[in-house]
Amino acid sequence: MKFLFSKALMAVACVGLLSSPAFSAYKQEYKLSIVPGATSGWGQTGTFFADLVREKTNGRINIKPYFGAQLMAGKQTSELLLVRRGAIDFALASTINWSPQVKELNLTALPFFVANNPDRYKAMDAIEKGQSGAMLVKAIEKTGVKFIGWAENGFRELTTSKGPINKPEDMKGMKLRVCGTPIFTDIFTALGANPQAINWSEAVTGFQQGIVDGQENPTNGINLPMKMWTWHNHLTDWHYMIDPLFMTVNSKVWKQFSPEDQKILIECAKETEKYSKALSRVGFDNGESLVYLKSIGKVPAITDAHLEMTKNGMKVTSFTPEQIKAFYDATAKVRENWSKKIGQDLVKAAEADMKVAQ
Ligand code: X2X
Repeated sequence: MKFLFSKALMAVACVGLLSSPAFSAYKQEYKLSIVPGATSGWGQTGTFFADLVREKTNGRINIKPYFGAQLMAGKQTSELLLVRRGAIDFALASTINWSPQVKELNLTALPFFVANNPDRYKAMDAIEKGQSGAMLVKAIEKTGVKFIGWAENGFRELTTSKGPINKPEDMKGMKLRVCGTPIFTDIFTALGANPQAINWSEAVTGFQQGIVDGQENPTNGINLPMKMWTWHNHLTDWHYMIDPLFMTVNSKVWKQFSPEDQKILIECAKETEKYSKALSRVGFDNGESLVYLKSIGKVPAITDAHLEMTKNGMKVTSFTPEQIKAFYDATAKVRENWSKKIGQDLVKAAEADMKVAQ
């Protein structure tokens, strides 16, 4: 009887082995963390990636986006920790939210650094493709997570209920919502404003209640979908820093994927980068983002954000080179101090990468 029973067990085990492919350890659902909501450019990028991966792997890899920083209970700067621990499988992360732990990621938050080039988008791409980008990837992977590709939240512009802002003095005493990342507090303090660290999950309540006079976020990615004109009637289009996004995977999860699926994931991340950058840049670049979005049949309802904002009563202020210079000079100490923290080698490598691309 005992013999018969163990034979039966063996048979079941064999059938199991034969029928299950080598990558049988796949989860039914992989959690993808995203800080803002589904309608933001960032949110749409996460959905694009998840859909593409499902399609290209014939459903073997099922990624579900969790929006609104819900996997971190709103605390956006905890994301890296949770990806490392495996509570989050995938994160479409922002440099801003990981830079408190990975100091190198403050690079693109240096004030008036990336946009201080003739073509700010080329400058950003040059960092990602260049030596400085490789250094950033290394710094991210040093934390024990797998990096699979870049994406983009966008250049961050200021929206305020007071204004217009034409010179640093116009920002004096202004209460501005920033995320809880130290370089932001330093930049806005240097400009004479009064920065308030508030998680994005609570920021909108802050706008509604008028706790702050303004905030900064990318126009296509956040300011437009959030209808920021509901609370703020001034947009200062100053491109003072850029927020690149990147797709990361928990390292144990990554190792469980078959080599073919790893390859597919990287290819999907490449496609996602193109889509994400086009969403972030459409209406602000030389027209190539719109051409690309048309080619994949994904043109957003609004492709001229400034026109839409103006229609909704917002006043858009763009700076002359002289005005930019005043802001550049006012933040010189911040660039100097933070370049040391980030690492002069990395800052120099980024400068060289950006220069070559212009
Ligand atoms: O908190 C923000 O401002 C946001 C949504 O842009 C980030 O997560 C960096």
